[in-house]
Amino acid sequence: NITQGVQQIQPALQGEYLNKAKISEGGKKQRKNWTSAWVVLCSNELQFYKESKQEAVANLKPGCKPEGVDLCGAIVEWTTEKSSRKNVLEIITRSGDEFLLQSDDYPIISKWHDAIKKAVDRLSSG
Ligand code: I3S
Repeated sequence: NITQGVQQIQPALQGEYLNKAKISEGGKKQRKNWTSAWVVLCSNELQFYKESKQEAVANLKPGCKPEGVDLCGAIVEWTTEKSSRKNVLEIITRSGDEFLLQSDDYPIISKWHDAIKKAVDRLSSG
C-alpha cells in the first residue's frame, strides 16, 4: 500500500519548498532549469516531490516513486560559481549527478546544508 510505504519514511528533515536545478546527469552537463520542489531528507537520500508530501501521496501511482538522490559518497558544498543566485548549495552524487538547491532565505538553506552534510558524513562513517 502506497500510503503506508510513504509514511514509513522517517524524514531527517521535514519537507520544505526549495528551488532546485539539475545541472549534470552521470557527469554530463544538462541545461539548467530551476523549478520549485518539495524536498525531504531521509537517512540516506534526498527526495524531491512536485508538491507537499500529503498531496504527493494522493498523486502517487502504484510503482511511482519520488525522485530520490543517493547521498552515499555525495559531495555537498556551497557554490558561488554555478549560479548568479544567492545561497546556492551544490550536491554531486557518486554517479555524477549534480544538483543545485537554493533559497533566498539563508537560514532555511543553511539548515538544509547542515542536515544534508550530516547525513553524508553519517553514511560515510557507518
Ligand atoms: O548557468 P546558466 O546557464 O547561466 O544558467 C542560467 C540559465 O539556465 C537561464 O536559462 P536559459 O538557459 O534559458 O538562458 C536561467 O534563466 C537562469 O536562471 C540561469 O542562471 P542562474 O544564475 O539563475 O542559475
